[in-house]
Amino acid sequence: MSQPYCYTGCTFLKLCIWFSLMYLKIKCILLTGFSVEFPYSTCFHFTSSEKTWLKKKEYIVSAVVAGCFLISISLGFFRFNVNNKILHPEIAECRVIKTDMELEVLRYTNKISSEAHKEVMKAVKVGMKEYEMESLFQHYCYTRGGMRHTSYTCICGSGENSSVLHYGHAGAPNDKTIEDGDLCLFDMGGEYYCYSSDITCTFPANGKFTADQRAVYEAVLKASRAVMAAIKPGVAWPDMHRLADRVHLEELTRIGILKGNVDDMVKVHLGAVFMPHGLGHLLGIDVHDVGGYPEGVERAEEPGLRSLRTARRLQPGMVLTVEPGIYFIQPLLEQALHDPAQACFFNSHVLQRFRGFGGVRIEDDIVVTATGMELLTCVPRTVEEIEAFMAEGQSSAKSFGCLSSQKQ
Ligand SMILES: [Mn+2]
Repeated sequence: MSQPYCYTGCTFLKLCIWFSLMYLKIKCILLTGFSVEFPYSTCFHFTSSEKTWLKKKEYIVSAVVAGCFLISISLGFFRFNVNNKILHPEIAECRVIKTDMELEVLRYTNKISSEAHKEVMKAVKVGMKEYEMESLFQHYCYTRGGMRHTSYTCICGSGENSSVLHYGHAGAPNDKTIEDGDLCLFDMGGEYYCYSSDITCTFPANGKFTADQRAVYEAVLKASRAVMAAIKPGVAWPDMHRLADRVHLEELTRIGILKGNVDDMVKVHLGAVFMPHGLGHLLGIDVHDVGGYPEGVERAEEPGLRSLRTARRLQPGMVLTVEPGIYFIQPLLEQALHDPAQACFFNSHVLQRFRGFGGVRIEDDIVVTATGMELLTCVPRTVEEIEAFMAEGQSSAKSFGCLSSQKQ
């Protein structure tokens, strides 16, 4: 039988290959406990006498290497002292302050996710299921942005579900039918190469805010914009949370749900009854990114503030969410009404109108700059913008048109 090349000339090469395979085989035995038989003859055209010779050598080499390994273990050669802690703060800090290239990716995730939210706002109709909106969002992110994953499970709460902060999980999988008069609170963000976005839009399912929905929405928007105007390097994040709380309390008093002095309300932490979560969090490779509490930064004990995922002072290059919200959560309202220190501020008959209202959250992603901040999210935000945008979406009677518009 003819051979493809001369054995004598290739003996050295074959031995090199054999040594490499032996190395892999020993690695395999050490790691998995299983041996691998290499098909020497078929792959490398070893003759049967070469095979026998190699087999003998293989046993000898295996025995020598295994012996060396056991000896080195017993001598403590592999007992390296691994310190899992020493670099943790440095790595976390690298993640907190974004590079220009990271910011480019975060701008991209926000741009696509903002567009996806807008497609959902145009497509929503009374009678649809919440999960249809989740599906549309994901479809847009993937088909238009190449974003296969979302940063977290989509929260598509309508009606009273909009007051459930982490709605949408397996136990409550966005499966309610969207009804006329419902507010939709859709908290969804696409992810690109692990970089997150985290955006919440709240809007009326039928495209038109009621007077009460408008009042609560505008209270939250006012808090959001007050915080954005105050953001700059050096500002302490808990102070931004306090600022949002104060605006909420002032506006709830103006609406008539609360009565009395806002400073006194702040003293009894009334803001946390309506916004029981933190104002916002660091965002990046994880949606709730690391580095929120480095050494020397302590978590506050007060209601609301204790939910903050960071209490740091802002620095240029930090990326955060700004997500104030006002929710009418039955157990929290009951608790407040049973606490004389808080109950005295409520107008019960006005509050009654808001039972079952759900909630409003407005969530944007921002970068702290040298002088202030850059807003990454771009969706309709004022009541007028939302109503005009939704009317446009409904009048064009366009179904989810990502594929047709892609042809343009
Ligand atoms: Mn968030």
